[in-house]
Amino acid sequence: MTQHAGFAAIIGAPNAGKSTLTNRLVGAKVSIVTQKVQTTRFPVRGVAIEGETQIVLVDTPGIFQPRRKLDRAMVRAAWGGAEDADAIVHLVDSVAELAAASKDGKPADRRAAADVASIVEGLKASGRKAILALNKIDGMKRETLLGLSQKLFETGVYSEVFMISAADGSGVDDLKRRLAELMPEGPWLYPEDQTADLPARLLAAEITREKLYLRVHEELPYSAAVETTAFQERKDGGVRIEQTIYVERESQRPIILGKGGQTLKWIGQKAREELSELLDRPVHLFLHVTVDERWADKRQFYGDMGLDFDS
Ligand SMILES: Nc1nc2c(ncn2[C@@H]2O[C@H](COP(=O)(O)OP(=O)(O)OP(=O)(O)O)[C@@H](O)[C@H]2O)c(=O)[nH]1
Ligand SMILES: [Mg+2]
Repeated sequence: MTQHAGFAAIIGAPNAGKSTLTNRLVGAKVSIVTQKVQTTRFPVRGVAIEGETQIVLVDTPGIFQPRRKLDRAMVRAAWGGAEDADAIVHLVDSVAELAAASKDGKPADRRAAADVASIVEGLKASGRKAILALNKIDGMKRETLLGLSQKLFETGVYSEVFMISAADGSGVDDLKRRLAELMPEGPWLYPEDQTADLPARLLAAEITREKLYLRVHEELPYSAAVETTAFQERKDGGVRIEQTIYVERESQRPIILGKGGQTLKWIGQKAREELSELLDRPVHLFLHVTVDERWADKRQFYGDMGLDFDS
């Protein structure tokens, strides 16, 4: 049989479940997931296989109203990922979308709905049709979604609609088969055993950032970054990784350290466990916390993530 291969970009508002869906389609963890909005900061690729077809998924940062420089770079990278793709999936958080339309919608829901509306406008302007995927339907009856599905479909920017749960996997196999049909003929783009293409240093920094967010998401609004400063193979087969956690204010340091350093210890332990598993060898992880109120304005930081500093 002839091989097919191409790119499918997953776009959507922050927190829609894009990274969860990417991991689900790939069948392995390639992108970090937290309950916080704006977790993904740069396009992350994951490779899924369906029969003779390789689908390179591009998980993108959430598309939202940017305020800071980093925000602008993230949103630009998200649209960039979509432009180059053979298929675009617009993933929508159905729970937030339905709540926003009801009288007890929270500000976060209304913000999410406004982001969805602006993505529809963006798709209109691009002239490209996307696949609409209504996510988070677990615990929901499909009938509840018919109105929403119709309202969005009538905008004219979608070719078709899927109702899925990235969390429990329902509907995801159908979506995957459809994406495979849309991939052009051509040789595979990655070796068949490769699922991710993040450099190990960056992957290691992402894993630590995930644990950090999971632990201190209430106290730490968007203002932390993690950089891998050393990554050394050891003679005994293990790897020694040193990382710096950047925060913007002195008051954030004790939050990350926790009482007697317990919080930082937890973050380090969880990150080390996951990294050992992913890298398939013992990991020795050393974390440092640095206060730098301008970390988000450093050119090098953007380059490391493949983001455009001059956005
Ligand atoms: N109930 C439910 N929760 C989901 C589903 N998919 C994702 N979530 C949750 O939604 C939250 C956000 O998921 P992510 O995958 O990080 O979302 P994202 O779109 O990548 O977010 P950003 O990277 O911040 O733009 C997490 O708490 C997920 O566990 C789903 O199908 N059902
Ligand atoms: Mg994400």
